[in-house]
Amino acid sequence: MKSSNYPSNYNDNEYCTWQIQVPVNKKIRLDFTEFRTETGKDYLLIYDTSHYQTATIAFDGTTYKPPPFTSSGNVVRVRFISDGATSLNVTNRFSFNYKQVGKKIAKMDPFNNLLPKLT
Ligand SMILES: [Ca+2]
Repeated sequence: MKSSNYPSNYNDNEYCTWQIQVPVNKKIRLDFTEFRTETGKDYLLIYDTSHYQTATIAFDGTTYKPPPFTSSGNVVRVRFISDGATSLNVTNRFSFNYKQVGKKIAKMDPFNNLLPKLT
């Protein structure tokens, strides 16, 4: 995913939402590859939709990249909101990758021990 106009500056007055969904029982991992937004003005929000009440995370800024984010469920919404102005001589853009990740698999499947051997 990339901000609009990438690698040029994103637009003013943006309000866009991406919904990322993977199969049930999988999770989503977001990895930010670039993050340059205007501090205190343009925000990226992550909604972990399995946790409506709590897990909304907001990022802005030009000096750091958000850490990798892993959802608790199989749906994540990412929203970008920019204000009505762009400062001169700045780079305003971001990009991130996402991938499906599995939940931990139990080390031993006891059911296997019950199957007759087929030799
Ligand atoms: Ca702005």
